[in-house]
Amino acid sequence: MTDLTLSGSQQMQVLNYGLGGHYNIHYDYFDVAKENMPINHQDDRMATVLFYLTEVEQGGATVFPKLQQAFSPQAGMAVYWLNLHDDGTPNNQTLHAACPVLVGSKWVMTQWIEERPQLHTRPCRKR
Ligand code: PD2
Ligand code: ZN
Repeated sequence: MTDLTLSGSQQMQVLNYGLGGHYNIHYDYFDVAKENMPINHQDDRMATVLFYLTEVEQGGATVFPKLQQAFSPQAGMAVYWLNLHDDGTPNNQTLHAACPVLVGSKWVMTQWIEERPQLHTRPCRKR
């Protein structure tokens, strides 16, 4: 679906948010320049695919405040974005969060895609 290889990437993660469940605002990349990189992590998360497995009665949107975008969960929908620019530097426009679930329950599946395994098919480019 993304034309990227999943080799070297973590397995998909399934998340369930109950009432009030949310995900604080964050970036999916590790900011190497700010030495935010965990010691045992050699690579960065180039892209994210977020699959929505359920609809939520109220709340639970994924929001990108800097892009002024919000996605309300719909079963079968996916949101795909690139966390890094073409030259591998972090794209700080990708700041995002999951709003609290107000009514119902939210199930999603996240696939973070690593940068390095794409080396031969998607070489680093100038911005
Ligand atoms: O579940 C979400 O809406 C959400 C929001 C922000 C998931 C993630 N980040 C993530 O898995 O990185
Ligand atoms: Zn995230």
